[in-house]
Amino acid sequence: MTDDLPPQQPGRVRKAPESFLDRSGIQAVHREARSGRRDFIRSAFAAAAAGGAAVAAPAALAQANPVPADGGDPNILKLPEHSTGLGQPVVTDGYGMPSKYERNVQRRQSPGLTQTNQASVSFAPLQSLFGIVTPSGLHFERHHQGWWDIDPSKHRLMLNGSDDKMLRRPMVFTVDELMRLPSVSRFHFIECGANTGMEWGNVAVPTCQYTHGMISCSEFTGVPLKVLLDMAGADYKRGRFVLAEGADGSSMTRTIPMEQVENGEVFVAYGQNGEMLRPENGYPLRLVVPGVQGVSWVKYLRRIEVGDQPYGAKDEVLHYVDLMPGGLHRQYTSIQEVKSVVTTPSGGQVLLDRGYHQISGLAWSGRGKVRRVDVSVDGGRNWRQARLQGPVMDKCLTRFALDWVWDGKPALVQSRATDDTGHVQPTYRQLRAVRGSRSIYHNNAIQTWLVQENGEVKNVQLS
Ligand SMILES: Nc1nc2c(c(=O)[nH]1)N[C@H]1C(S)=C(S)[C@@H](COP(=O)(O)O)O[C@H]1N2
Ligand SMILES: [Mo]
Repeated sequence: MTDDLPPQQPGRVRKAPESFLDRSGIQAVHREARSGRRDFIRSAFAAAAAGGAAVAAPAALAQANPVPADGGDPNILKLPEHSTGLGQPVVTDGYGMPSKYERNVQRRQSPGLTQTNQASVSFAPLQSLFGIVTPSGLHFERHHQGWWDIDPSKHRLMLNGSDDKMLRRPMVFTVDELMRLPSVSRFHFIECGANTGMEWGNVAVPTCQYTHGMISCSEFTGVPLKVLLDMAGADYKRGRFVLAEGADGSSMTRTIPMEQVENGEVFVAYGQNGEMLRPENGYPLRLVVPGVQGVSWVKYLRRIEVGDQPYGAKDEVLHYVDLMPGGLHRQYTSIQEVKSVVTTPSGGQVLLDRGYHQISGLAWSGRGKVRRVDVSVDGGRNWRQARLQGPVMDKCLTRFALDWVWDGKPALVQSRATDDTGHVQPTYRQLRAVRGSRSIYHNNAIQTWLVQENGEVKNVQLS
């Protein structure tokens, strides 16, 4: 297709209905759900679809208000009010909002995934986003004990050592003081280690919002932790680890190896996409640990301790461990390995036309840059190399695309990313051979979307 003329009429795609599952719909699903957890989530979605809980907003579904075949389009011939009247004044909103026609693009909670809404997760609507940056209001959320809007004038960051000699000058910073220090701004993805975790055993959720939406990507701004530790006189010989601690009730504490601090990568962020962090994402301070699972990106950051060994905190020994096939648990597997997902076409969408469709998706690696992405439309028998849309940045989302002409026959759409260390994203068969199928964390398997003859796209797994 790449060598041919550009398409005259690209095929239409109907959006995934889950984009339109409203709060009451989710609650209805929640009420209906009963049995075991994985099944429970699957049946919850089925119930949502069957029971009419999937509220289809007519405005959004009628996205392709078609041009009449016989000519005389009233949208051209009749001048609309906005072409003849006076528009709204400046500063109608001191802080602007998306168009009302886009209000169904929302982060969503998975029906029945968690017992309480404070220790829960919301997923970013990947199927509705372009490029690589996640709008801050759509950033996924993971809170262990609810979120807070903390008064920055009262927030402090303390640096201390595990003993008197680890840090020569224990220090306390205000947010203002931190913001006057030399800063960096960098684009990075943050992915929860549990992203795609519901899919370990089998297909569980219908759309890419729920299979892969615990990832987001922002431009973060802040001060390298190395700058602060240098000021405080850290002993880098003995102090080979730091402990990061959050100020919320979850007592979130995580060990970070000093190498990641010394190379300048880890920073204390106050900025996100050009403005201050959002409260849901850790305002006023959060740790940015590029390439590492989200749990180490401690929000509401209030303390950094320098020590000589890993801390074995609760979120390192009880949670965030990988259950291996032999029954052993693997600890401290922090890096988010190379991974990708096709966001169009993806589960829940409907291809309304044969012919040209752009396959588009996101790829990333916690080890560096994405080197290439291959796309298959026949379940992995044949692969074509996708275009990488620049910029391609370190430990950052990369957008890929491929031209495709859909012949109306069933297609199994997959993407397979390779990073610049040579790691290749595994198939489920390859991943399960090493990891088994009862794990929660670090599922980076190749995702398969089945495009059926009727155009409906479904989440499937190939054995
Ligand atoms: N203080 C604090 N930090 C936290 C958490 C938390 O609950 N409290 N959740 C962690 C987890 S598990 C993840 S995946 C990320 C989620 O970040 P986000 O809510 O900005 O998407 O924050 C991490 N940092
Ligand atoms: Mo997480």
